[in-house]
Amino acid sequence: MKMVFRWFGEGNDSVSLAQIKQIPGVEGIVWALHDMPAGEVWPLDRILEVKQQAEKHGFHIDVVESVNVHEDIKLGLPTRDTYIENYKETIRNLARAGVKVICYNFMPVFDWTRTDLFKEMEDGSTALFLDKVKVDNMDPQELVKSIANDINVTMPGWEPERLKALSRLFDAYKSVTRDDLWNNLHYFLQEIIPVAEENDIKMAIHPDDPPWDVFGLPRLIVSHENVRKFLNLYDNPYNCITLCTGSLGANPNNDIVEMIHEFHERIPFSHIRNLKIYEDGSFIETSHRTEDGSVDITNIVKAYHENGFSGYVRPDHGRHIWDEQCRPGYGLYDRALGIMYLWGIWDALQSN
Ligand SMILES: [Mn+2]
Repeated sequence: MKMVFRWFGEGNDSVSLAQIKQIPGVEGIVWALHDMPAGEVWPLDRILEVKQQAEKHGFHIDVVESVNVHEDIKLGLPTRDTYIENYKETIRNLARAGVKVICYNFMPVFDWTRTDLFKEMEDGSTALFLDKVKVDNMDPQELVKSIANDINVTMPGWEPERLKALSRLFDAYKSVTRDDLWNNLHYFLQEIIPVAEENDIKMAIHPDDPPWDVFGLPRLIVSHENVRKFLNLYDNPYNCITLCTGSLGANPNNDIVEMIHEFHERIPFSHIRNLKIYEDGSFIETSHRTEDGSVDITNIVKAYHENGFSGYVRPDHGRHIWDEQCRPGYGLYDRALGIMYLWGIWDALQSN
């Protein structure tokens, strides 16, 4: 298990590389050029600049999250080929800097969805929360407005240019069925995976968050069966998943331990976090501790250990504790606590 930590870049994160350095066992940062619009080629000099900043603190930049997929690719529009060519060029540039894994997702319009970014918990900490009933009955424009009021930073997946085009995008998706979306994903994989293989970069799709259709938009990477379907769609060791226990774990029918046993060879990167599911299907992101939520973090780490997992792991999100001012889900303190919990389980297993 190689521990890594998401960092949003110089001037774009409340957490510094010097602080991350003090968390035990973190060897690399998970990063992206967050100002690059989806579909554009990431310039090599910008990539090397991040590499230099990271290396100054002894970190590697092996894992990129995310290189966003342009909506035209997901929609299967004729313009997709240009964006796919650009994506290939970005893969080549990232390989030149030594990158090993690219995390991406194939969710229509929205990246992750939540209704509250700072929902207060019983102990006074706050955390990301999804009210399922609210989302099921909400107009997406409303959600965007309330999220925009909550924060003053641009979050990945919620970039202004994407949100401005919201109604146009929803219209475009009206004619896209679930099967169409699978076909468009297949087309993308057929183009991208050979280039990833040539450049020794694993393409690791992130599951859809939450793992069900949102606002009438179809979602694919939501269950054990669909992950299997995805991996078989292009059966190649470079076509992989980012196993996110928080995303898949929001559906209690998903047995993540079983998924790890079946798919571990195709999991180069894992997000580990816990969440608590309520009776109506809503959920809140809790501490990493198994007892605090609905996801069996202990047995998840155990399943990785049993399979000799040597991929990258990061604590996904954390709560906001000790009055920390930070990006929603991306504070220093609770993610650092999460890391120590993961190491605690791992090291106990190692010593047996
Ligand atoms: Mn995740």
